[in-house]
Amino acid sequence: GYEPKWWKEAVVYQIYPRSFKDSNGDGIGDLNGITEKLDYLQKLGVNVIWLSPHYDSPNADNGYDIRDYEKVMKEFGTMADFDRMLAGIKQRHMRLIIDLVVNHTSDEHKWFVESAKSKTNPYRDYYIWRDGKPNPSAPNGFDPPNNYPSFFSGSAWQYSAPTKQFYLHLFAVKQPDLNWDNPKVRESVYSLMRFWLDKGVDGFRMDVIPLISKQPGLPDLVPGTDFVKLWANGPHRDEYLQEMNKKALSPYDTMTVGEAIGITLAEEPKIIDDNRHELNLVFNFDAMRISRGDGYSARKWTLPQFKAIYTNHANVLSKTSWDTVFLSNHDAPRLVSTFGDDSAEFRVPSAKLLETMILTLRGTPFLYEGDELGMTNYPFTKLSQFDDIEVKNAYKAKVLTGKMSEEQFVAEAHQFGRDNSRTPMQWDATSNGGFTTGGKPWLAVNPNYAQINAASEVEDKDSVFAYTQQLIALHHAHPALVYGDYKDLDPENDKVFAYTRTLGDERFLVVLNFSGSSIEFAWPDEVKAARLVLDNLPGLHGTGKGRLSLNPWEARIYKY
Ligand code: ISL
Ligand code: CA
Repeated sequence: GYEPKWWKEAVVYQIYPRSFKDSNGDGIGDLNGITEKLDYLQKLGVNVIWLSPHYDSPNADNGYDIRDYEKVMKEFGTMADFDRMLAGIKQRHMRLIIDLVVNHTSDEHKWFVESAKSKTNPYRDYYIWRDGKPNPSAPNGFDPPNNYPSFFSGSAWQYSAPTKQFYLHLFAVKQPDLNWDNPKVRESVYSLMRFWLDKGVDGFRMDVIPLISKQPGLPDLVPGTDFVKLWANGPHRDEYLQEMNKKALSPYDTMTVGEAIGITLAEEPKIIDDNRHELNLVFNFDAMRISRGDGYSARKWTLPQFKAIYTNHANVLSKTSWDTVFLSNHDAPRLVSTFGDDSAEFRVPSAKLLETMILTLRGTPFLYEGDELGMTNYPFTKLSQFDDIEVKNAYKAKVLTGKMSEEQFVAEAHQFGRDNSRTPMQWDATSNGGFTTGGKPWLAVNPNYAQINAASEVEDKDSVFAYTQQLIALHHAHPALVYGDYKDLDPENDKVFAYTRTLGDERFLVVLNFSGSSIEFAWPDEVKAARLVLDNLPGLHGTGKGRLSLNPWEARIYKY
């Protein structure tokens, strides 16, 4: 069996603080806002909170560009507010993991400010500096040192006048990459980790952590290489993670989850196998990204392909590694708009179906704020409605260069842009969805807040919230839903996802109709005596002889 661990049994809820709850009317969510809503989270039943970055930052990328790791972002409050929030979390027997963004810092971090000053500055080697290639017709007389692209469009190199060299930034210009090959950088990171662990945080979600070890010599990318894979597999990645585990994490009882961009499923055990002493968990994006092609383009996918991902996970991850289950976060569009059907007719049942899946598959489930209400994508119609640096830079690179029409770009960003999930939480039917008492939230609230909001859902026993609450309680109550084996009963079925979770003589059967039409599903023989535990469309079901009649987007959980 599996070694029991609290982080295997947890139900995690991600908070994007900027969008969660504004307590002082400046239009920006804050830590006191989170503290106000801890009772709400406790009522929902989640028991671990992942907090997106709360540190001092100039917000080029909403806090993923950190200026001071040991200070709270002033818009979010003070260290005293943080301590109060953490105490409130502990009081309610919940835990907190915070975002560790250490592949890069802000260019306003004191390390970088020093580093940029001169080639002999003691902090010079905290970052990655290289000479450019002389080119008299280039803007500064130099081309970038190599052909690396940035995730946020353009070159990954920025020229810096004082020393006439370039620095590497795999993300925005204001996010210079740290040089992890410098032992002083690593010690500085371990020290800031201890700072927060000593305060009592329970672990970290680690931003783009596989990118910390760079390719020796930084040679040009060969055209056609999958650069994310290459960057994620630097030669010292595991050595540095093992060192971090030993020096920073091992004295504490932590949960660590790495954002494993560029890591294939087959390679995951290198990072998460218990015997490797690196991280506990990683996010694998195969399922979440199945509907997406390059940039913001869509990709066709089928249910059998989607189901195969989970079967592969069950096969590859051994007894000594543990999975995560999620389909949404602050970088992805809304859950129900992407994997369900957010039309008036099917929004509620399909949102409930997706929550059913996330809370009954094998692995630690991660919910993103607002999923429990069935919040949807924002009806974007023009560029000026977006705030995200990724969208703005992609617009410059694609539309301003004539590669794509503005209309098509906005349509694609509407479907996949990160701001879809960053619109403020919809707390009630008052103006701005009750997110702020001030006039203007930093990003517009989805106009559907009058219909979709927490206040009405908490009161309504048929709401997505109430259903999610029941599912979370079920997940906590039954070890089979945590540790049970997983089996897909009908991998080829292109409308129904049906699987069992089995531990000893406890067995659950989950049947999900991933379609907008009614269908019949043949009972597996042994299930005849099963008891219906939860149904997202109660009272509507027909159970014929050896067949289940499923309504559109119906989800059922049986126990036998
Ligand atoms: O979101 C993406 C595409 O829409 C990804 O490319 C994303 O940038 C990538 O998964 C890394 O994400 C993380 O690091 C970024 C930050 O902007 C994201 O919010 C964060 O989750 C840089 O710190
Ligand atoms: Ca505020």
